[in-house]
Amino acid sequence: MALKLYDLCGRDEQLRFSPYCWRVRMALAHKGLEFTTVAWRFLDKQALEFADYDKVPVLCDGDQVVTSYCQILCMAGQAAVLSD
Ligand SMILES: N[C@@H](CCC(=O)N[C@@H](CS)C(=O)NCC(=O)O)C(=O)O
Repeated sequence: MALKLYDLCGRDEQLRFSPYCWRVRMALAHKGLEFTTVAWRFLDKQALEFADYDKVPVLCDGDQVVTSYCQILCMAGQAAVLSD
């Protein structure tokens, strides 16, 4: 199942400016893991209620939800090793 990343955006959805999200995007790309992004704005806390967290990045892998960029980077590393 494709990974889904909640990613901070500005008024313009194409403007993604969170350094934490960028780290995750670069790590996923580096590991060759496919993902889609969901543009998220600061005030859209409701959209993250499922994650019980109020910040991004949030990564969804099916039912699994990973918050905090460090944990996501660890997960990306493990996933890449498992798929090798
Ligand atoms: N410790 C968090 C930091 C994440 C974070 O601070 N994200 C900012 C965007 S760069 C955020 O979502 N802020 C929302 C807010 O403070 O309301 C992590 O490791 O991922």
